[in-house]
Amino acid sequence: MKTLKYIFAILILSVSFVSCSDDDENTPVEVNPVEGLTMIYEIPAADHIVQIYSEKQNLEVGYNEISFRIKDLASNEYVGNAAPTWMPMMHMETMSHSAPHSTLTNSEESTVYKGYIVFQMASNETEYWELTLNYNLNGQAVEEAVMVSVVQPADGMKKTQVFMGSDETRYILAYVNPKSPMVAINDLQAVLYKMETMMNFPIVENYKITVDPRMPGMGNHSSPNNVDMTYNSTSKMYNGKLSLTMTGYWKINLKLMDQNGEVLKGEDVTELNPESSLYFELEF
Ligand SMILES: [Cu+2]
Repeated sequence: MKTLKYIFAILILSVSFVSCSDDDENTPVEVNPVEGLTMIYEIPAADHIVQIYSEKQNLEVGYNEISFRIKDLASNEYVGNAAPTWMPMMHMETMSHSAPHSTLTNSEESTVYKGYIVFQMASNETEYWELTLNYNLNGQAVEEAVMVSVVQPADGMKKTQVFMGSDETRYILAYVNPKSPMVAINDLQAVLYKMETMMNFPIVENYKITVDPRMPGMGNHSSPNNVDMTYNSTSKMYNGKLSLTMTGYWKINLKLMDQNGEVLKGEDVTELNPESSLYFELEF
């Protein structure tokens, strides 16, 4: 019996080896590295072009995944060794400030630099966002900046909270997932930052965010099997579970607690208190 299992294992191994080399040699897959993304900005420069992509049609208040590519016009190739950094800045009437943002990585696709920015507010006629990119091109350090428009989310749902905690610290909490909520137990994900200065937004680690989804239109009923969000050091985000038992409008009531269990923002939902002051909204 043991020998049989052993032979079977070898068989499976060799089959997978065969199919592997088959893939490599005979079916080179042409993948569009920006498939499904919208090019929202193009910055023309003398000898290259920068293309900025988003999953959405616009940059929105909240969490935005952003990708960009640099096309060298001399070689007509997208550049994979640009080592870029970026800095979002909002120029308001009386002051300027940045926004929480990740570093950029091209680990998935060598010519696509990817990261995310959490815009705290929308731009308007007199106050605008500017995105500055710094990178290397043919041995030169290059800086390009583009004015970007940031709008309120198209669905009108509140998914970003900027607030003062009971510890007198200003926080930014933004919804990340699920992007397409389902009648199911969804993987819930959010990012949490501290606003240290106008320019500095460190990630807040090891806090806890309780999750209590309710349907205000239906007697404020809840749902079973939600899991509070806790910090994941790999993704640097807060992960939990969001149980949605039907389609419609949901208010996800939240409570932010520090390492000592001290409540920094939000309240329990009770008979007398139908909602928390800290929440996300979604409708599907
Ligand atoms: Cu602003």
